[in-house]
Amino acid sequence: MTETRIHRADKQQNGDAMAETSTVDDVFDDTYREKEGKKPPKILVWRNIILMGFLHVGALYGLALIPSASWLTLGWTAVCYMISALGVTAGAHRLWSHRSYKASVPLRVFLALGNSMAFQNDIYEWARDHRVHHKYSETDADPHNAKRGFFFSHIGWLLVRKHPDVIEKGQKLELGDLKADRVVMFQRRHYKLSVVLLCFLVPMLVPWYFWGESLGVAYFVPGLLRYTVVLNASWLVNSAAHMWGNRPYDKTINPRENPFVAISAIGEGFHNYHHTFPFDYATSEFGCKVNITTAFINLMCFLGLARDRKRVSRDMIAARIQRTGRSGATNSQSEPTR
Ligand code: ST9
Ligand code: ZN
Ligand code: ZN
Repeated sequence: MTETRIHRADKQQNGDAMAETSTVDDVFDDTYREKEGKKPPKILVWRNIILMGFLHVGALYGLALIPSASWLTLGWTAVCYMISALGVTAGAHRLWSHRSYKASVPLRVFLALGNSMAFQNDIYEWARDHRVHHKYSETDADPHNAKRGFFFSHIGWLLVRKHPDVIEKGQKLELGDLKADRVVMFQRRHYKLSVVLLCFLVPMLVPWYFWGESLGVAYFVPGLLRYTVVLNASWLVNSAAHMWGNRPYDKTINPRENPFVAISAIGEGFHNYHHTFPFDYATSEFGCKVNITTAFINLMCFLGLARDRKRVSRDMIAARIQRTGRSGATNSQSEPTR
């Protein structure tokens, strides 16, 4: 009962803060109850299992090829990593899933291109699944429900059919803002072509054409290896950051502050904060945090390409810590209630 009240109060606070700009269907819904009885069977999707297997073997081969790659190719790999990561973090996540700031058309186009380079489903599907993840976090209606274990929340959820509740609840989400965004819908219409071009051909052809890198190294290092590392860095937010780390803001939920994930996912590992305040564009508190995505959004605002960053006030954070948090609470120190 106490927990219910806490979440209702928070929903109200989050709602108030969002009302000024837009409303997003990403706030935890404590009224949802998992259906009783036997769970539906796991249906393996062999096409995905085989493709993900080949991808990871290819990435290992790319790792072995690193000593043969030129410095320029390694630098280009880092550039591709950053562009694809920003397409997910600043794009699909903070802009399109949570609407935590506003972006001009040129910036939205850049982020959509980066998002296709990351090849993690199109923006519309990514944001829909992510909203349902926040709203029904760690229940049957969460696509990567971390209660089903590390493997499932990391990659397993992409290898089986979804739980029917994910689809049922997802269909009820308010997604009008995504449908009204022409950049999002354009990317969705041309998704396959954009992935072939941006995730595979551009990363491979640039080093080959401009500095004579071999096609093999160019395909396996900035192509497959970079893609696989970005995927795993993103999946770690769903797996590791739902399992290991502190919960200073809300000890009743599983998402945690995980500094390792924060670095590899360019600022997305402060997951206890993020699930507590999903509308905050910085996804972490004030102060010195390693948060490249926040620095990028700040730079875009400085250049006039973004605006209206939503932020949680220090008072609201302090009140929330007082109510639901406990500084330093870790996995072994307290049991989550959901
Ligand atoms: C990938 C995604 O990797 C990664 C996401 C990471 C998220 C991280 C989040 C963490 C926070 C942010 C941090 C970012 C950090 C980034 C760091 C960067 C360094 N609601 O899907 P189907 C409908 S993708 C409503 O086939 P199945 C759907 O519309 C990797 N409806 O379900 C469809 O209807 P219709 C590459 C929904 O058959 C029908 O249901 N891609 C919803 O169960 C069937 O849909 C892959 O590996 C919903 N939520 O199959 C492929 N969901 O027919 C991945 C579905 O009318 N996907 N529907 O159109 C698949 O192959 C399949 O989806 C499946 C499930 C096999 C997983
Ligand atoms: Zn999460
Ligand atoms: Zn989120």
